[in-house]
Amino acid sequence: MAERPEGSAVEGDNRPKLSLHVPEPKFRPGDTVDFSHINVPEAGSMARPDETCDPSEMRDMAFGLVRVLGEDNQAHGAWNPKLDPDTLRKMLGHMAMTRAFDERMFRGQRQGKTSFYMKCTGEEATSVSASMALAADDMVFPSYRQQGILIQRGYPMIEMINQIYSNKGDKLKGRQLPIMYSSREHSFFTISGNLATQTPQAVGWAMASAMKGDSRIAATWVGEGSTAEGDFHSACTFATVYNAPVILNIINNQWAISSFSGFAGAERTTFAARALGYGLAGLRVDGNDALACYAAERWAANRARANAGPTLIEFFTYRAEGHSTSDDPTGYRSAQERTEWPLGDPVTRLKDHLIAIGEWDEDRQEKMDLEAAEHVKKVTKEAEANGILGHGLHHPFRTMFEDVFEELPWHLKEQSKQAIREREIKFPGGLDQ
Ligand SMILES: Cc1ncc(C[n+]2csc(CCOP(=O)(O)OP(=O)(O)O)c2C)c(N)n1
Ligand SMILES: [Mg+2]
Repeated sequence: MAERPEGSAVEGDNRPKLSLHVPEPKFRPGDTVDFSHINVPEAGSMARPDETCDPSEMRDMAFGLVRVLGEDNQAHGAWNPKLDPDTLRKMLGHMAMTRAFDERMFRGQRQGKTSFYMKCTGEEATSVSASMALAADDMVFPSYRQQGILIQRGYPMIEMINQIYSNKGDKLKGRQLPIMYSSREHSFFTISGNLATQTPQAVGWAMASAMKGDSRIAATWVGEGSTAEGDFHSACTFATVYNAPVILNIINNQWAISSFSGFAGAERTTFAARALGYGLAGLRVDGNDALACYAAERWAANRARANAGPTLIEFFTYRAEGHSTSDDPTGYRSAQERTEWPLGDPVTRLKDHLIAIGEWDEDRQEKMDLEAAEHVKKVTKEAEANGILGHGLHHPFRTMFEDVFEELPWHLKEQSKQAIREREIKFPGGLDQ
């Protein structure tokens, strides 16, 4: 043992050995799941503070759960957004369409039409309802599980499928991983596979919007696992320092591929509580309650628009299916989690609410689901005419080097020549493919 400097206060021999805590999820495959430790407050029990209030008045909200839809399928409390039945049916329709889209694209991947897909099953409200609460030209910086935003904003579905198939109709020319959409016309920022990069970008965009004296706000979506990235914390700092007109949505679906939320800090506190350290307004919301999702996002949007500051929202939800088509969750979590999950299914809960208020019935729901599935099927067929994975109908190989630089730099010219030479050897005469 190295000698201690003289006068050292602690002698050392009796000191306990240090150890680390390595988080472990409560349930693994085959385990019986018991979610009784999850506190589910009564719908309508949470107060709704003024949209311009000081974040310090909201401390408790970071640990509670904003809920509107009760066990009785009625809307309760101050957060009830009081939407008219037509709007509620529209919301349900977008959620049903998102689910139908996911089903068919997942199947398409299994049939070899694309290399990759990611579903958002169980999380539809966190994108559809939140998006409905924003203005159509507010700028969104989503992650890869917010296809519901594009569906809600009326982005042509064929463009989504062309991108997923990387075919000749793909506006992104096969340069992005399937599902990493981009649409300037729909104020939908290009999705990046590098987790959390969208968060400082959203804050920066919001700051620019304010500097220009514009009225559009920004909103970003990030997974709970990704909040462990440094980018997220820089985003929070900039947002709070400059009072940026931005909404930071954290989708806590409790899993980051096979890593449970504990690795991002969930054993210690809530994700909404991150807001407190930054002096941000923070809300924790039942992410499977479409009305609560809408109400919280609208509250934050009104706050940002009134120059009253940014908001961090944690949507507490559950990733009902695998992370992506490349994942098999049966290897790391108990199958019972999905069935035991106490916040239910967002589509079913909204449907049951509409039925409870006498504005819907099971027959109409069945018809809606069927029509959604038929619509997706029809558009899929149209997109398939532009090509599917590996059938040669993608953008020509040579275009890979185009569009980035106005003038191609010398080293890329060399790389391009070499790539084309190799391609000619491998596929004689196939240069335009
Ligand atoms: C910077 C970075 N690190 C790691 C990955 C690999 N990766 C892709 S998705 C993912 C899990 C993200 O989980 P979460 O943020 O909770 O979002 P969710 O998939 O649950 O929606 C990981 C680790 C990545 N794409 N980028
Ligand atoms: Mg997650």
